[in-house]
Amino acid sequence: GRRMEDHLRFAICYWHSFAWQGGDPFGGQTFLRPWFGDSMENAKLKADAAFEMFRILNAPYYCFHDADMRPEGSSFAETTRNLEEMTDYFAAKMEAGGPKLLWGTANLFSHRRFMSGAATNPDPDVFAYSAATVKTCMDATLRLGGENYVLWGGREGYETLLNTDLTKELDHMGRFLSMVVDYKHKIGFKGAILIEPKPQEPTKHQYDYDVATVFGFLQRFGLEKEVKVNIEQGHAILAGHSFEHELALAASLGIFGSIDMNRNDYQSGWDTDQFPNNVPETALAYYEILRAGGFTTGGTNFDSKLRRQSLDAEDLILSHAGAMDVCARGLKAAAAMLEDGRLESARAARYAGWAKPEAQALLNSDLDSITADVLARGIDPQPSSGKQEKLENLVNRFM
Ligand code: 3MF
Ligand code: MG
Ligand code: MG
Repeated sequence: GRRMEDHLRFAICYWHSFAWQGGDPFGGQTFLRPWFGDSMENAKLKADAAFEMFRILNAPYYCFHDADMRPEGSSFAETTRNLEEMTDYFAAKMEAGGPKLLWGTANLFSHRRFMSGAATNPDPDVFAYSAATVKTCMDATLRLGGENYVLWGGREGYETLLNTDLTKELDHMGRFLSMVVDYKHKIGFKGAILIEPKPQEPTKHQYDYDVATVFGFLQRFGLEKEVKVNIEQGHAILAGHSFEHELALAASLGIFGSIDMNRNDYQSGWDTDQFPNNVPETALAYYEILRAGGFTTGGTNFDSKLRRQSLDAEDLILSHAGAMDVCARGLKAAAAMLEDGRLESARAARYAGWAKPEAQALLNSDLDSITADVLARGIDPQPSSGKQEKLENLVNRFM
């Protein structure tokens, strides 16, 4: 009964679109925008441009880091005041008909104080500063009606194990996350807390490596019912997975939340983060999302950026329009695949043997009894000779 666009829930990310200056690890700023430069005046100019673009694209959602939308102050108190003033500024624009906030997040990786991590920093003052920063950012997200709150462990990892106390750092990260969850309940934030896994970059090894690693971490701290994941296409590829693998695993573990959509391939690295441009790939991703019941609080955030040579700001609008088109076509293909039913019935047919009561009894048995049963029945399983349909060829017909 949901309309097609209810399954997409597009969000525009503030950081790549309005704060990123075109830098990469080999060269700095290439973009010139009138709002670059840390001041309240520029922060407001940037917000005016952003909300104008949201309006042109009729975007239903946006996402931000605190550091993208407020200037850094000369003290924590001043930075917090800047954040609050910009939160009011955003709130007024949202009331005037702007998009809703899919999620907010704190940038705990750009400032030099975070060079050795935030929650996992060896310096307890950085742990404290990070915790206080997340508190203020959760307050801002709540005030703006944010539907989720994201934590990407930007520099929660290590460069060399030789100087790293891995046990201590993981313990600190677990305590940090527990405090975030407690604070969510304290302030009555109804949205989901989402961890965004990434295996490396900027650190050599990031603790939130992939969905499986994050799930193990959540279980260890008893948070697997409290925290879900925001899965990014490029991060899945970087971890040696496919995007749909990460989506299917998260759904299976009951922690699927939201997606960061971009397009990275075997040449990925250093957040190339192209806008999605491959319909069959997005179709396979949305197929997993639809099978999982679609988004509940999450959505499709374009964590995508222009090429640094793309100096014309109009490209931002065209890129987002193109990306929305690619995702919409992928979603339509995914919906058609599901509706057609042949893939799901092929899947069910493979497991048909498990529907029998004796097969179910196996799962409640033990190795001795099973061995006795195998001997008694004299079973000698052989691969079935049934014709296998080439499922990938079938999938192509829906694109
Ligand atoms: C890095 C990312 C991040 C996260 C962001 C919010 C800068 O590769 O994907 O973008 O998406 O921090 O989670
Ligand atoms: Mg991301
Ligand atoms: Mg990324």
